[in-house]
Amino acid sequence: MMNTRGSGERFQKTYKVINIYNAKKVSDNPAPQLNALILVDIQNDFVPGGALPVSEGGQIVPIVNRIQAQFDLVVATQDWHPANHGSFAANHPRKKPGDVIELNGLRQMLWPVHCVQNTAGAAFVPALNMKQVAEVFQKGTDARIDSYSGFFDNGHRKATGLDDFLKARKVTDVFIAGLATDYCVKFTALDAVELGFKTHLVEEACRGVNLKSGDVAEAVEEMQGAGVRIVKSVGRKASNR
Ligand code: VGL
Ligand code: ZN
Repeated sequence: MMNTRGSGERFQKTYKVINIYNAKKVSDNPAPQLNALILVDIQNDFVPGGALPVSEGGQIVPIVNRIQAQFDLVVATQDWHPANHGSFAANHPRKKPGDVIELNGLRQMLWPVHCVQNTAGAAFVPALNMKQVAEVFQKGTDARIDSYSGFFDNGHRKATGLDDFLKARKVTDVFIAGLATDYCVKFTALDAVELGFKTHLVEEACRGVNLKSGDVAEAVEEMQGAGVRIVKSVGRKASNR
């Protein structure tokens, strides 16, 4: 009896000490900043010569190759459509790219056939350094719904797994680069903010479609208004807290 109570008291004392120690530790050490670079859709079809070319799209490749080493983690998204995808004008009678339709309840811009699974157009640009890319997240795989964001489809119905991947690795800050500023880059950035990441747009490492002149500038303003920090370029350190 004595022995049991004795050890119980000792345990309680130790427990208190640990509690005080932990409280101090928590206040002294906030979660460390962990930076991830998200490379959005740097694929052959989105650079000049491809099916849905973004002007100057290829110019971002040397930039993203140079900055990758400064990040704790690098991931990539890949537009990856089945041939019968509902976002292709060719899959709708009498429709042409640029037309807008309703696709399963969502407003859908129609595009030329692009990034069809397992075609050269869907492959990453050959000059893009993929050695540091930890994981590729494919999107737009469901023919009935498009997916601009690297996190969710356009109806926010299904997740790609990118959010869980980043959170499991304790990522605090995401930096977004790639194509196209006014579509996939924008929606990836807006979702990142909503998901709680401190979100940065690496402006020099993005290019847009600019279907209508001013679309890219408008997209950058929209991102900024939502809380995305616009970083002109990334120097020696990604950290700018
Ligand atoms: C994209 C249009 C259609 C993009 C993808 O990567 O920005 N744009 N599919
Ligand atoms: Zn697409």
